[in-house]
Amino acid sequence: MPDTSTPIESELSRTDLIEGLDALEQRLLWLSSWTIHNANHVRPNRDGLKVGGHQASCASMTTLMAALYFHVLRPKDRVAVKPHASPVLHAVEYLFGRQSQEQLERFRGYGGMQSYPSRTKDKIRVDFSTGSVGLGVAVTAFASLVQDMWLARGEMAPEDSGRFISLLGDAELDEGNIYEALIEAYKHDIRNTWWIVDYNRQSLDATTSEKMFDRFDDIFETAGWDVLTLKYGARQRAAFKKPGGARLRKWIDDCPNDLYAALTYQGGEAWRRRLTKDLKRSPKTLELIESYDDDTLGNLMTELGGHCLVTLLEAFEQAAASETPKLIIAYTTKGRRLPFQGHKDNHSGLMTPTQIGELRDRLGIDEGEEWAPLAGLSAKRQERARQVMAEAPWRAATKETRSAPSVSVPGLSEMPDPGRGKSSTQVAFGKIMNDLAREETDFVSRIVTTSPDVTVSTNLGGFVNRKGLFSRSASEDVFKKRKIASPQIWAHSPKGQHIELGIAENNLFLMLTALGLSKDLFDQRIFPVGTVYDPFIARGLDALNYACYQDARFILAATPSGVTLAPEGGAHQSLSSPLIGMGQPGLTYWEPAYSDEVRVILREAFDAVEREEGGSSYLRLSTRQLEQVDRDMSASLADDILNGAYWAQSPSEGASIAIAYCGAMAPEAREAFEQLREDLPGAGLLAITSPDVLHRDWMAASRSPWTGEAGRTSHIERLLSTMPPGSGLVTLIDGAPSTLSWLGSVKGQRVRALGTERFGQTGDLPDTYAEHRLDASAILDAAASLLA
Ligand SMILES: Cc1ncc(C[n+]2csc(CCOP(=O)(O)OP(=O)(O)O)c2C)c(N)n1
Ligand SMILES: [Mg+2]
Repeated sequence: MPDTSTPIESELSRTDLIEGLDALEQRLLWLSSWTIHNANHVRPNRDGLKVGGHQASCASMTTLMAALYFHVLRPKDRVAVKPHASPVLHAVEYLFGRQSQEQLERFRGYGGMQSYPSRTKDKIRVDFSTGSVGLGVAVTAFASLVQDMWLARGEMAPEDSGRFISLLGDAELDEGNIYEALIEAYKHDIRNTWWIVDYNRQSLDATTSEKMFDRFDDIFETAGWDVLTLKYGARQRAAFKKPGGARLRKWIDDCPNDLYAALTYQGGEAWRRRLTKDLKRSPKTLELIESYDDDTLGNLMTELGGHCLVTLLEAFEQAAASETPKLIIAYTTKGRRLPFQGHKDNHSGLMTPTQIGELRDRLGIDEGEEWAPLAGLSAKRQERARQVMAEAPWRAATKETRSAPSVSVPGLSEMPDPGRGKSSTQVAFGKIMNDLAREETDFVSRIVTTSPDVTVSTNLGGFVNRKGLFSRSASEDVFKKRKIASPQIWAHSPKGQHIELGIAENNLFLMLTALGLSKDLFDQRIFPVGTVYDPFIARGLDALNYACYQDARFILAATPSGVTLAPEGGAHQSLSSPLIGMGQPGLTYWEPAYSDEVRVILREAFDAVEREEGGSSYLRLSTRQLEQVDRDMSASLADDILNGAYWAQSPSEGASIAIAYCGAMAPEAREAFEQLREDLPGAGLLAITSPDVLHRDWMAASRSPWTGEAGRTSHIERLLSTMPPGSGLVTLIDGAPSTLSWLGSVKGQRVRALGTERFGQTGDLPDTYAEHRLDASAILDAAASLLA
């Protein structure tokens, strides 16, 4: 069991601890405000564009983050910080001495600290990138599941495990992916996850509706979470105990969000007027209100739970006492103590130079001392702040460089051979995975597969039969136990290597993100393999982008694809996925035609997961059975496959035409080619295994004169240079024709690009290919038009 039970220790008295945290909180408020101000108002602006930053979003989280980072968090904990609080996170690291002033000064500038926490670009430790709201929340649940895998395998000592914490904005809770993750988290019995909501009741556009906030408790509790609501700060709770206090509390409870926010903005006097009017029949409450001056009243009304260190520390202690996942709703004020606090338009609000000057004076900071870490604190508060930092476990949370030795990925000769019988790329993929599962190597033990309810139909079933599904508690396949015939064994165990997901593609990509970050998070490489139907990549596209943005490493096998799935339905035909594959940085798109190509590419994809400069791979596969080419896999053919293309039939010198095909269109290309060759014996047939690799290589070569790689020639230039400019190329793919139409620009050949531009009509292959002009006769027509 992970070590969550240790109480949060402190050598300091509670009062001193709180005094120190309060001082540090004040520093976070200032430094985050000043970092943003500096970028917008002090640093020279060369292009006239708004730099931006979110002072109000930072101010609502500083108390929360002070309590967490300066007291509660341990280095093994992993945190996703809401995007707009990035300046607070950097300020924390600055105070710990791990972030430089120079980086703060370059906030949102080239090479400076990023707008939103970024694993790959920021110089400080960032556990999870954030930016696209909702994703950073959900990924923490999946990461806790990955930690549970390592714990269950006995590869991680409980004392090395941590908690997975997301600090999120309240409006993030509108993102549907959070609930998809919640469902999945419940099914997988996840634990040690805290989602802490900065409930400032404001989104980007305006004040958020209070309607849902009674319901979140139900939703999360239904899913097995403990919900801690921190509505009132300690001072408010004390006031409620005074005569007339209960009525004040009721007034607050009944007050709609927008009115509360407006009064917060208007301040003490406005509070007094409104309360006096509404509570005129409650003399004791009026008396209580009268006992405060305007400033004290204004402060009291905004000292909500999320701004009260006493309340927060108690809540975190409670949260740490069990491993049950926690939703902590911390009521806050957006922009608290800033001139636009509570204003519905404050999301991107920036203090003016006058206003920041006033804040500086109010915090006792001398002009010119803006970057001094502990400026504005009395000597005693400085001392307390130092004491608190000295005992904060997080002070040891350095940006770790991982030490695990690299895992050796099998060479091509050791990769299982899917054979030469008639087969589809999907079947070849399944066979290789199945054969890998027979092996007991370190490499194979690190393969973890996952799929959103399409494990069986994407041919992962063989792997899962052998390696089992992961669950912290073992369970047998009831059908097997009862001797009911089934090719699938659906047995769970703590050693299982497959994580079965419900049908939610966002979850697939977030699971792949978490698995793909295992080496960074847990110092243990995983080779994640996810399968999905190709059209549904689009469903999880932002999560896929999110995975790539933070350099998570994985393999995605998407199948079936294109119109070639024919009778399986027009709705599922995928056209634009090749363009997604080409357009997504960090992901290499492959589309093999034959089993031996799948073998070469899958090996490369595993290798790319491990390689320092590697990345993730997307294999666009098909269910179409093709006769295999009778050939041995020479080293040069394997190289060409990995370089993106090879001549299946080389054109003769000066040839006037070639057909360039990709993936499952191989038979049509070959049929047309055989006919073409009768009249034009020099024609060529180009097999393309990765339009993406070809294109990237060509782009790199094109810019090489200016990037210090002068003389670089791309693979596709070499291949096409045997054909003269002006000769013809018919390109063919079961997908968007623009995937390959650019080939004409490489050497000045003329292109007729065949592909699919519509979708939706079911049919068998002959009808479907005829409909989309992908058949041999369409290819010959295109060739004829080029030759004419
Ligand atoms: C997926 C996505 N959609 C839209 C945005 C633009 N956006 C950034 S912050 C924000 C509102 C966030 O409000 P909340 O989560 O309550 O944060 P806070 O009030 O703390 O700033 C929006 C719509 C985004 N970053 N990501
Ligand atoms: Mg908000």
